[in-house]
Amino acid sequence: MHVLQTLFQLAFGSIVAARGLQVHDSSFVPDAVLVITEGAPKQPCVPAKNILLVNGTSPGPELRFKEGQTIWIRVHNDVHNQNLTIHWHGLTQAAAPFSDGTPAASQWPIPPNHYFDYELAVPQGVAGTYFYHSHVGLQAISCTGPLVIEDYRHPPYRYDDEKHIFLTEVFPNTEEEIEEALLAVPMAYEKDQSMILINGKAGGTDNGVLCNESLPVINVQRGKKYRFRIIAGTGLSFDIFAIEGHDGFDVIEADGAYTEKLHTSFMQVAPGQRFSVLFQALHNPAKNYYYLQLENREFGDVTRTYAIINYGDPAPGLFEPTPNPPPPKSSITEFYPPSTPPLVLPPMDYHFLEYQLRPYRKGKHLAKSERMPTAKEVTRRVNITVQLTGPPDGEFVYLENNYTWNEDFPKKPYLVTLYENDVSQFPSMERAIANDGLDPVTRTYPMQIGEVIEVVIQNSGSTGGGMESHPWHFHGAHVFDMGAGDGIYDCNANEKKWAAQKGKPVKRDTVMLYRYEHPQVPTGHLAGWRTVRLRITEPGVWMVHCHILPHMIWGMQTVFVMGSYSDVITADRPDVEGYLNYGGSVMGNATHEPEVVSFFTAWADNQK
Ligand SMILES: *[C@@H]1O[C@H](CO)[C@@H](O)[C@H](O)[C@H]1NC(C)=O
Ligand SMILES: *[C@@H]1O[C@H](CO)[C@@H](O)[C@H](O)[C@H]1NC(C)=O
Ligand SMILES: *[C@@H]1O[C@H](CO)[C@@H](O)[C@H](O)[C@H]1NC(C)=O
Ligand SMILES: *[C@@H]1O[C@H](CO)[C@@H](O)[C@H](O)[C@H]1NC(C)=O
Ligand SMILES: *[C@@H]1O[C@H](CO)[C@@H](O)[C@H](O)[C@H]1NC(C)=O
Ligand SMILES: *[C@@H]1O[C@H](CO)[C@@H](O)[C@H](O)[C@H]1NC(C)=O
Ligand SMILES: [Cu+2]
Repeated sequence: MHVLQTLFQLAFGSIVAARGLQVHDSSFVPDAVLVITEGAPKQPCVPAKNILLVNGTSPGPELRFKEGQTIWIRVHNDVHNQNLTIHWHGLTQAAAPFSDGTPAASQWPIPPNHYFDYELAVPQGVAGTYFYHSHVGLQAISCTGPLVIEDYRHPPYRYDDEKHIFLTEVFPNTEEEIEEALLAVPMAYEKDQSMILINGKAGGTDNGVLCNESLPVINVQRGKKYRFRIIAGTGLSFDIFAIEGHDGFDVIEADGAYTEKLHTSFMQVAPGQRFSVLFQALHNPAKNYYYLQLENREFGDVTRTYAIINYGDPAPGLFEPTPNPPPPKSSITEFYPPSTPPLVLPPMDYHFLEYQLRPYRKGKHLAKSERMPTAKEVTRRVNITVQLTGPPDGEFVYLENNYTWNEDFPKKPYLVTLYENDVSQFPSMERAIANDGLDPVTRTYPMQIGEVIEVVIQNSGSTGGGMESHPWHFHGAHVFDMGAGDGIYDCNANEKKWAAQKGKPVKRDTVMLYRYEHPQVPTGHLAGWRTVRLRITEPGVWMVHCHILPHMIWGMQTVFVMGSYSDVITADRPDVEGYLNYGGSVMGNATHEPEVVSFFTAWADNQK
């Protein structure tokens, strides 16, 4: 496809030129609009304080599109003193790398009182469950919402209706206060989430202390089958949940790809992961409602959250359709946390769904793109060893192969420099090969189209002797999840393990690097790995990072640059004015006419 694309471009000029120039001023009508503001709404279980909102709520509204389309979304930054970007978590964005929403990697952040038009490339085959969130600092705590890509025809599984289980967290402090404390020397943030919200609401207990607030409600009807779209829009907690009186769930989707059906009695989700599960509502429920009980694991105190699976009269909820006509307020039932937890949830499961999922197959055969590259096909292995330095008393910095990365490191976003024909910012393959895959100058991992790369992420003991678990999120094309284990990765042993399992590697975008049973290990000691394989097919600048927001702040982020310089710059380009300029966005806001900064003139000049 890449070769064809290049030929096409040689023959017809750039794709942008071919599809015609579009002026993104006030006359342009995007497919959807999101307006980000700051406000201090009442949130469950914490004092009201400034948070970012999407269209006035957190989480924001659902976005829903059909696969096989190109969609434009206009994002207004109406926050007066903060930059932001929006990332479309899980979408590969192969056709529009400039719209991936990563500050310093794919774009300048959107400055206050500006908007940016994002192009979402949603090819067929990506139907599934996603979410959107800001990628700046800790903004994703509240600046987030669900994104559903519907099947072009029918989903491969039958169900009557679908429901969201969208998880976010609330903290006692503002995002700025948390960030400042995380970066203080010595590190000064020892708190965890006060509550984990389900569809924006929650009540329950935090470290045993009751927060008696009205619970979120998921309305169901007896006998019906539901697709629950579980979205961990969280930034810290590993969450486990189950529903009393019901037989568990059948997993049918992981991170935007259908899987063969797999039964589980409980769900465990890490920040950034999504699953769809089928849920069978009872034919003859013994009560009007049942509790969904959710608890965090591993880090911090136990936060226990409840939601209601409601068989009674439908109650309102953030993602629940409003009954027509709406019932009188007095007749709406409010639900509160139970006096004792109805369930005993299991401890953190370091083997949850591991080596068990299988990619969904239409007929007998898997498409080639869905087939895991074999060990023989791998052309290069990249080891990434992660280590937290700083504890006990220093500045906390996460290193990947001895280098850290955060959004302040590049002076200009990599993709902007490439579109500006600034070759000096392009990572060197030679430097990378000499340094276990990492180019130390740009702090990126360059990869060439056609390579088949095995990436081994290896956990290691911090300078304080501690170790943590990390959900690694891959932007760009999804990766084949080759599994994980304690100790040090052994390729042959892992191949044998797969051969003896029912499961087959599935494509994921968020996979766990666990600490297993080692909260403490000697400094630098390797304990715990995760391996993924990638066929390098999509040119672009793709971030790879832990989805625990404090770990990102401490530098657990890096960038994979895929393709040669010419591959990257001939990949689809922005047709958004001002992309290359400060802010990368059209000057203007909801109340002021845009002042058009022509990107095309600048770009065309660069081609001469
Ligand atoms: C968000 O708010 C804007 C402005 O009010 C509105 O035009 C847009 O449709 C809303 N977006 C969604 C997804 O509801
Ligand atoms: C729009 O931008 C103008 C000029 O930068 C600013 O004065 C105004 O407050 C902004 N309006 C909103 C709603 O953000
Ligand atoms: C916004 O981003 C620009 C460009 O990266 C930076 O110079 C500026 O300081 C940022 N502003 C804020 C308020 O963070
Ligand atoms: C929680 O609040 C509800 C509504 O005010 C009340 O009915 C219930 O008794 C309270 N529960 C506890 C344990 O205080
Ligand atoms: C990666 O790590 C493994 C296990 O520690 C080691 O055997 C291998 O040589 C390393 N590979 C590279 C390319 O550094
Ligand atoms: C990181 O630095 C340490 C100490 O300088 C060295 O021993 C180690 O080999 C380096 N690790 C990598 C992956 O380069
Ligand atoms: Cu992490």
